[in-house]
Amino acid sequence: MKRIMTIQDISCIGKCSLTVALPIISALGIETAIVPTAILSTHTQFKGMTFRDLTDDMDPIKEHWKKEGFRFQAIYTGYLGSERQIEIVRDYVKEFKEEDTKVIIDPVMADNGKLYSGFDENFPEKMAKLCSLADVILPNLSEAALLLGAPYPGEDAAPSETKKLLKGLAKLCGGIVVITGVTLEDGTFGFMGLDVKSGEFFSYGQPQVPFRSHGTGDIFASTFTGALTRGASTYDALKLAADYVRACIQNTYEDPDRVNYAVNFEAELPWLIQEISNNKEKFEKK
Ligand code: PXL
Repeated sequence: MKRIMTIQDISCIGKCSLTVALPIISALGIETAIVPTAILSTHTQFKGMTFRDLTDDMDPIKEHWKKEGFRFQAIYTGYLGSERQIEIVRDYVKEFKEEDTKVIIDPVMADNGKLYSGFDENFPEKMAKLCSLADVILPNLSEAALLLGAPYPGEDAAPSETKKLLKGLAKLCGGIVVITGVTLEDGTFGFMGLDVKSGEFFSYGQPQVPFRSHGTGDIFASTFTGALTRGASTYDALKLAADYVRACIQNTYEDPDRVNYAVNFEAELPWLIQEISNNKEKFEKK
């Protein structure tokens, strides 16, 4: 069985980071090895959450895995709690990246133009350096602007602004750079990307559901990483992720009993599994 390593926090309540990466990647039929960076009582959109830093456990976990000889087809990082953790992620990549191992970095740190609480202003620069190790990076518009030290263009950034940001990101990562949660030329909502080697832009959008919540970036990145690791093309994996996130948001929007801190990703897991089994030619494990 293929194995993905994912390095991010456990928010005990919040349906984000590891509590979505584990079920989604598992549902896609891939073993999920986790490196928890911190344990929080909730994600940081709540006030008064607890935060236990697990930095001191990260090196010993790496050393033990190395000794056991574990191998990984992908290394996927999300929320990292400190600059020190970014350094340790570098060591993980150095140790475990093989020729066919894909490195996916979701530079989780901001939304609506604002850094999440707990990060200082030097954090984006450190995250920008980490992006040079990635095959794929998946920032939202806020994170893309912060990585580049550019002004935040607003959530309704014009497609020409998004393209400009992508060209900037190409200087940080020589693989595939993708900005999620953007408006496209035809008014639809989705992702826009640039294949840095070929210079080709690509995008995919759908009509926007008038509802926003937390954790959708993590759901997107987990689905993408799982599908890519199964053997899908980058574009098919991104499209699957966008369609699944939209289904989760639509389900939540229509649910009178929804929670206000996350989306109903669980309710759409059967759709996700059905989608990969109905489209074996795209998503069959290779
Ligand atoms: O969904 C991103 C995320 C991950 N981890 C923690 C967060 C957030 C967003 O707020 O607070 C701890």
